[in-house]
Amino acid sequence: MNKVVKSAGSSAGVIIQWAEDHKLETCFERAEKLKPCPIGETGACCKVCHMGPCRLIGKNAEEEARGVCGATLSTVAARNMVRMIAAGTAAHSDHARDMAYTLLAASTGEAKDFMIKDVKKLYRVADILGIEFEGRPVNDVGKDVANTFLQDFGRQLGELNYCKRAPKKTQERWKKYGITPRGIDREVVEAMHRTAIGVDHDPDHLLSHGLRTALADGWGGCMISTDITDILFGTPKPIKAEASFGIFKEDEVNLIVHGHEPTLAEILVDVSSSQEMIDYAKTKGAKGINLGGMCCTANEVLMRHGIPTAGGFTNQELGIITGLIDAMTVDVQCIMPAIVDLSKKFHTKIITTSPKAHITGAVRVEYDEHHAKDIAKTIVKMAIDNYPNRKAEGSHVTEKFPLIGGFSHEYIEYMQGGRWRGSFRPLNDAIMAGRVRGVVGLAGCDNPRVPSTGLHKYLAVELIKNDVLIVSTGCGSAACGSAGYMTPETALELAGPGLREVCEAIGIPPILHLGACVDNSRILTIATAMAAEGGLSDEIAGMPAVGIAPEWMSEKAIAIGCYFAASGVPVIFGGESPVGASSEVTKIMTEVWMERFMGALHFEPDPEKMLEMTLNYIDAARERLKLRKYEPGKFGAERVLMDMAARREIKNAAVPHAGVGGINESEG
Ligand code: NFS
Repeated sequence: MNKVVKSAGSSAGVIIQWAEDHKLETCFERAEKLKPCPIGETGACCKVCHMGPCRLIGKNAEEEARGVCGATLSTVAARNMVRMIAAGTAAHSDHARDMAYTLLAASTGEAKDFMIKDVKKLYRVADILGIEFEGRPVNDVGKDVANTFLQDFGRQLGELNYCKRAPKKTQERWKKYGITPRGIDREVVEAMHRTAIGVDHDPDHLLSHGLRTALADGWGGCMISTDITDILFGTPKPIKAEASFGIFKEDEVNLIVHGHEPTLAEILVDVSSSQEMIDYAKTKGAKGINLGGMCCTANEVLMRHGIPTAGGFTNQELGIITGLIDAMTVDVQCIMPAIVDLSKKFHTKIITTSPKAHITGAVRVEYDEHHAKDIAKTIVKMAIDNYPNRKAEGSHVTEKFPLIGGFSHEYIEYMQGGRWRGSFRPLNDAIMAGRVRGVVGLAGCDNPRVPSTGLHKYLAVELIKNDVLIVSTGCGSAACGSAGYMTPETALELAGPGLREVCEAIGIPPILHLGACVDNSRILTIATAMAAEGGLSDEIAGMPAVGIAPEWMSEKAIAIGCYFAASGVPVIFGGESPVGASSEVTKIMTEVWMERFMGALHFEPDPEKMLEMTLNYIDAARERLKLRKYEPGKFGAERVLMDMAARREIKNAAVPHAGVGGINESEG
């Protein structure tokens, strides 16, 4: 009997046990067998040239150890860190580039299966970019927006278009320390250059460029990706969905979209619900077609269509082990190659779709935006044809939880006052009065090296208990959703008195699902709006806000952590520090960054300490801002939050005007 708790998800635990009983290997078992190399884990291994790999270890390694070229431990650790940032930035941003090309192809009519769905968002973005939109054909504006974004990738000088979206003071800090990003590709290439053998050796100088690269991710790749996805597929608004393994249906074809890109998945939503396909599924004995998701592709279609999610990163193998998945499409990022071999033990077809990502042994149906619908039909048919091959075995679990997703920053603004008076005033007021102690972005992966999803769950519960509003993304959202924490009822059961009141007044969960990992950019936008609203800090720095990625594993998470730090948010990651071998680098990323940007990146494996650090940061920010001292259940005076009746009153009083797409009037 297995005694080690490998996942904090109850149904995940059941499936892991079933897998062990049936001698099926998963990441949980591999993580147990394969201990991390203690030298590489802390950043002390250099392999940027072939005189090494050099391991900078020993009692006085910081002072004495040198690579063959003479590189110090701090240089090596900083270089390793910068390379992680570059890889993470490349991943998000290459995804964003594809989104920009899809917008372009949709606007020129070349990608006939795509169109601009959210014209209002397109106009808002055009406005920020300084593109004329009034009176022009929508597709012309779309083309200009796409081309303007594409310039952000190859720009050599100047700065990214979206830098100007940040609060003035935040921009000034970037300028002062020379970290304003120029072009996305340029920063990534320069990061790779500077970290090559024999180039940049000053840890602080290296890490500053790391921050510039990370900013190119946050205010570039991620933000571009979020905005184009909204333009093409609609800006999310609250929507019901379900999470965990119980979303798979015994009597329907289960087709799962896994990965990160929303484009093909969007078309699959349409095609899988078409009568033609449903009828075809019935000819194979299925009652219908059940589309579900995993990781961030799941988040994308959950946010816009309420497609259910089977969870985050560590659930992908477990999903297959249920024996219920007839086909799983995988595009890019966070796909474990292990799922292909595992799928062969069942009937599941793993279908790779991205021109960038093949897996040996998988079925291949290459995605091309010019023929999206035909490709989607091929995939749905494959899943249907595979349904009769489903065998009885597998660890079937039925547990699933309802959740509310779809909290775009636009909706969060809208919910605080309606269409005509949407603002961040009520949230700022609630923070000022101490009803809401602060805000935490709970993000990042789930990880088999800890009881997977357990750290997310622990922190989520403790933070809302402490009146901290949570905005979550990526697998952080999947973890909270699969635990049943993303419903308004959670606030009543678990939140502290102040947060509970706020959630009840607006009718929201205490944990707001903001979307995929690229949608961490929504947090930047929210923080910027809060700064503009007044009453708290006039820049992102100094807000009672903290970012946490308790179970991170991906380089993308590192890029995100760094762009939050550079934008002025203290960030706490779980696990061992990947720069832990160097106290100098650790100091730069905490104390020096704090001094310059009022942001930091800490690594702290103990969840209780993470919680304590978070609350300390929030309380210190409150004190600096001279806000009322937080005391549970005791609040200062504040404006009354808009409830439904108040909003309806405003709506009735206002003269209705014809809106253009975007957020509709339903309260979700
Ligand atoms: Ni973010 Fe989303 Fe999940 Fe981690 Fe991977 S799916 S992009 S990297 S594992 S949160």
